[in-house]
Amino acid sequence: MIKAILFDVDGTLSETEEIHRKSFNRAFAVHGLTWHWSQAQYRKLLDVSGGKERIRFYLSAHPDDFLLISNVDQFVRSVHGTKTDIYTQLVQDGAAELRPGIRELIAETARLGIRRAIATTTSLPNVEALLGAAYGRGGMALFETICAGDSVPNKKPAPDIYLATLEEMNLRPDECIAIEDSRNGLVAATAAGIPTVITPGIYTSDQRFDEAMLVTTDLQASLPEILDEALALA
Ligand code: XBP
Ligand code: MG
Repeated sequence: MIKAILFDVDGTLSETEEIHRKSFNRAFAVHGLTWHWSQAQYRKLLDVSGGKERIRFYLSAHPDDFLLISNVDQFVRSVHGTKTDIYTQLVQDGAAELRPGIRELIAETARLGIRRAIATTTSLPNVEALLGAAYGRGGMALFETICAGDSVPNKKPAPDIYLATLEEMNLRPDECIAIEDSRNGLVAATAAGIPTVITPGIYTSDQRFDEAMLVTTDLQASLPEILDEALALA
């Protein structure tokens, strides 16, 4: 039996990227920017992991705005901080719900004694808001380890966040399964040697997942297969 399941957050625990996109757009308005990320633009921008990195990438493609900003690092941190405040408030107010099958998978792993962790590019306050909204005060405690955002130097598709999670849990990659929604996440987990189940989301359904151990559009229906794999592996 495998010893742990490592969960991605955005697009996996919950379809949160539309809430992120709206939060980015509201933060731009708060900061007097004319920027507005459409769904089509955001689908492309999601290739860049990390909200701060995404803002910096977009800024670099808009040199006119770039010239107006005296301190780019401070600008990016300030806009992203506003965005995170907006996002966490929306999630605390109930904007996000767990994807079908996630609550059952977490409950089953607890019943079977399979350890759980989170390995995400998103900022830690976003994880706290989502798990608080979904489970109340005990939400964070459902996961033995939570590795998030800037805790590692290189974000997905680099393997850093998964390697840090394995180290914190003192586990080998073949003792785990990762649950992801995106190609960036699949590449990261695969580079760390972790077999990966993909449940594509609204922004990743057109991506390639050749390296995945399983791709399912219905995690709930695939629970028995995933748990059988979990019991058979390692
Ligand atoms: C998805 C990401 C994050 C979110 C935005 O993370 O790439 O950057 O889009 O969150 P994952 P931040 O799928 O690994 O959970 O603005 O806090 O980065
Ligand atoms: Mg994701």
